[in-house]
Amino acid sequence: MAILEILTYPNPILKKACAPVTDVNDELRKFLDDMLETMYQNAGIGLAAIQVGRLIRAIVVDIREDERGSSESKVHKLINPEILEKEGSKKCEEGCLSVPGVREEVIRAEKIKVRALNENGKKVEFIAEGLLAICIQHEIDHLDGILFVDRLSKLRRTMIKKKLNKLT
Ligand code: GNR
Ligand code: NI
Repeated sequence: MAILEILTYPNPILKKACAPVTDVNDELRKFLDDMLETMYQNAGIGLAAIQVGRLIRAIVVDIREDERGSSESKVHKLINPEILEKEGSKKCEEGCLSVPGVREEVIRAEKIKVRALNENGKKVEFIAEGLLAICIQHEIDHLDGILFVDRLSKLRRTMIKKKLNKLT
């Protein structure tokens, strides 16, 4: 296991689109475990491969707590994830390990139907709601080179990018 380095804004790699995974093998499974360890180490609830510099369509998610406060831990390792259906919309305060220090409200679908491959290369489909749905949408955005700050109003986005650029 290894802790990986997380790329942060304004690293241009974070804007790139990621390529589909073509082979689910031991090397990928080990990488997904390293991603999970890196996510836990940084107290995150999700992580996309691109955030540690690998431009492939793979994400890990563990929201650990649902809205009712139950602390059941469910790890999702999703390869080539796709959103098949979206329903409703919901505003939720988001943060991102690649944009440290910023928390902003983003509007996303409330309920989604997801298709992906699991770590054994088997096709899975499931419905996600609540924080899990928000997090999966956030992670899939990363795979398309999109950060949550890109989903804010133009005014808000400009303000935040100014603030971040001052720090760098
Ligand atoms: O740790 C994270 N928390 C979070 C909170 C609300 C919405 C999305 C997220 S994902 C984020 C980790 C991260 O940057 N994943 O890409
Ligand atoms: Ni993020």
